[in-house]
Amino acid sequence: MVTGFPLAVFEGNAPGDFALDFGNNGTYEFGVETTGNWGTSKQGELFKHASWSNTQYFSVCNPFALNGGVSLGNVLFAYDNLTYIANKHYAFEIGIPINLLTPLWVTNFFIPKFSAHWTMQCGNNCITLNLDSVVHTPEPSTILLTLFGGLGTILLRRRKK
Ligand SMILES: [Ca+2]
Repeated sequence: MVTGFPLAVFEGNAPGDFALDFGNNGTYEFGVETTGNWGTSKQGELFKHASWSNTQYFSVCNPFALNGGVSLGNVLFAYDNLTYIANKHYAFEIGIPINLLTPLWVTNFFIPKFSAHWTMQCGNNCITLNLDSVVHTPEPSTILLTLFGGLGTILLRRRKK
């Protein structure tokens, strides 16, 4: 995600955390801490059962920052304020293993409907990426490879006996 806001207090406003809303129903079940500025939270820490602080001025951009949740540990988190600083753009990259998002995201073959959201403390601007659910049907070649892989494993086991 590329924002126009740095990962630091800027003009009196703190940067927000990343919020994930499964089902796009306004409840953000998961969050990733960007700064580690509440409790013992650390930058890049993923939380489920997330609770949130709202923006200071613009409720249309809620939520703003994590203020509670159950830690699932740190996930891949990268931030770049050097490459894009000339244009005042800041790039965030977050990688979350699907298994940490169960039961809301269970398999590679079905991407659930969800949104990823970010804003800053004032809520003057926000970015929300809305994704519809996607069903992936395995290609026949993938199924065959899986079958042959399984057969190979069985044959190897028989040879070892
Ligand atoms: Ca939700």
